[in-house]
This record gives sequence, structure tokens and C-alpha cells, in this order.
Amino acid sequence: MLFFRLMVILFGLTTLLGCGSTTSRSGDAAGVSSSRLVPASGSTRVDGDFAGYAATSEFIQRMQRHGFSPSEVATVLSGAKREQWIIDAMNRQAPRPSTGPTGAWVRYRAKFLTEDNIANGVRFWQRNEAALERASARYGVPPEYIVAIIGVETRYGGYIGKTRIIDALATLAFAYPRRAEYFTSELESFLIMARDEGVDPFGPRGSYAGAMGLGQFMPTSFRDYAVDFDGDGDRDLWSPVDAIGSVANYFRSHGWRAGEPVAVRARVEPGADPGSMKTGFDTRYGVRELAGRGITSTGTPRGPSQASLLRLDVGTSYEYWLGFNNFYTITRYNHSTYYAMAVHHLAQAIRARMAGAGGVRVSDASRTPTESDPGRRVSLRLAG
Ligand SMILES: [Ca+2]
Repeated sequence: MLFFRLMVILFGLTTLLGCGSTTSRSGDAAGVSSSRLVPASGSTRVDGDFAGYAATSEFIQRMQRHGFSPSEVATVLSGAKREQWIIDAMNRQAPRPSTGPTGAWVRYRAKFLTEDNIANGVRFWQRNEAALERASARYGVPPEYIVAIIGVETRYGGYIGKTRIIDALATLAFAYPRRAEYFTSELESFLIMARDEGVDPFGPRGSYAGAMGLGQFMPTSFRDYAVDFDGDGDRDLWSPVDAIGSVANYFRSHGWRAGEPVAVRARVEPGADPGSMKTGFDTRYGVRELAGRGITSTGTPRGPSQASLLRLDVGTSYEYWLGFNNFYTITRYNHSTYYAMAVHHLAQAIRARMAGAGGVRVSDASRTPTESDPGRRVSLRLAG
């Protein structure tokens, strides 16, 4: 049944997007083994766009370790398309040295902290209240951070991408040397996922980097962290409930600590010189050491004893923040200070709006509900 349901979901999805893809099943009732990825042509040669790419033969060998026959892998690779626009897009994203301040954070923040994103985040929360409450209780991650990740990644499922995952991953694995190792490994995970879940490898669509579903999971993350949170037997990244559980599980698996703060604005005392210090999500300072250098936290500093020093380019100057363990955990989703800070700000804005709507008791706002502490669970119920 898993098989049929996935096909129905994928077919519905691609139809919805107007992609017109044919999502045929890899095995069928006529007796083709469902452990096969595709009906193999018999040829072990790669034709099509990736013919002549030496790395494809290594990849075919590599997949034999997982029980794939050379001809089925060759058949899939022969059907994949090399998309030059994906390579161009990746090149545009390559990091450039910063020459600031030029307001890079202000522009980045403005893309995600929009009225639409906040209002739709509240609506997503309201629609998925029970799943969010359950995920929060089970994994210790507050609902607003789960909602905000899904908002930043896909506008709550509004923009999940239309690129065939097989084309994205094959292009980046074989025709984009800068990240070949990473994307080869994602392509490997994708083919295993397709086989194990009974999905046609030409079916799933997502971002041009190969990310799938509401939370934009890469195939390796799907294998390691996706959960069947609605209990229907499938791990379905396109289902809001499964996506909610999967994001929360990803966070907990990457070190989220229930009840701890994420980040706080730093107060820079006269004479302090944070500009001379290394900054970024991967720095780590003792909070007392920072205080000794004139950098203290605003608000209630009761919290972790270690923090990273974060620098945001606000145009005329830099704004400094302290990022705690949970901030670092958000960067495991995307290795970027601005990304994690946008998630944090969107989460706070959504929570504040929910509280304004009577959906969250403000007194509970700083607490993270946990299973061991059910009496203090945040009430997500809306007034009226
Ligand atoms: Ca499910």
C-alpha cells in the first residue's frame, strides 16, 4: 500500500505543479520485483546527457555495494538530464568575500520577515496545531521554530521546487566538480531512497539542489531523519504532518536543547572592540570571557555559558548578537549565520502574532514543553 500511496502523492504533486511528469511505478503487479529501481535495459552503458562522463562508471560500481545492478543504474543515469542552468545558479551562489557594511543582513532579513510570511506562518500553525504540539512535546523543539524553518524553506509548502531531483543531483554530481563529492553522495542516497520507498526515480521534484518537500530535505537527511509522524506507514516529505515531525527530529538529532534560548542581541560597551574578534556561527566564546571584553547579552542573560559572536551587517554599522547552542543547531540545516538568524526572527514574529491572537500564553513563551514536563505544555488553542 505504501507503494500505491506514494505514487498517488507524487502523481498528484506533479500534476498540481503542471510538470506533466509520468510517474510510472518501478515494479508492478505483473511480478517485477519491487526491489528494483527501474526495469533495466540490460545495457551497462550510460547514454544521453551523461554519456562520456568518467565519474558515472565509478558511481555504477559504488551503487553495486547497495545491491543495484550496473544496468539499472546505467538506465537511470541515461534518462537524467544535464541542466546547465543549475550549474549557473550554483555558481552565482558561491560565497564571496564580504566588503561591508553594505546592509547585507537588512536585505536578507527583508526577504523572509514579510507580513505574508508572518501571517501565513500563523495560519500554518493554526492548521497544524495538533501535530506541532505533539512534535514539540516529543522532540523538545518549540513550534515556532518548526514553523519558521518551513516558512523560510518553502513558504509553508508554497514553493517546493519543480526540478526533477534526478536531473539536479546527476548534474551536480557529474558536471559540477566543486561539489561533486557531496552531490554524488546525495545521488547515492536518492537512488536508495527511491528503491526502498518504491518511488520512480524520475518522479520526485524539488529544488535545483535536490531538496525535497516542505522542509526541503536532501536525500541523505530523508534517510537519516525523516519520520512518519502521522503514522500512515509512509515518510512523506510533502505531508505537512510528516514534515513537522521530520524537522523537529532533525533539530533534536543535531543537538537542540529543550528550554534553552537561541540567540540574544549583544550590548557592546564603550571601548569594546568586537570588530577585532572572529565572528560567525562556528565561533565559541565563554559568556564570561565576552563580558570581560565588554560584550554582554541584553535581556535576561540566564542561559548557556558559551556563545558564538555573530555579526550582522546592517548598512551603516554592524550589529552583534550572541548565538547559543540552539542557534548552532539551526545552522545544521543551512550553514549560514543569516539563514539561522532569519529563522530565529521569523519564529519570534510568528510567536508574537500567535500570542496576540490569544493562541499562546505569553507566560509560557520562554518555555519549551517537553514530555517530562507535560503540565507546562504550551496551549496552542486559539481564542474563539
Ligand atoms: Ca506519514
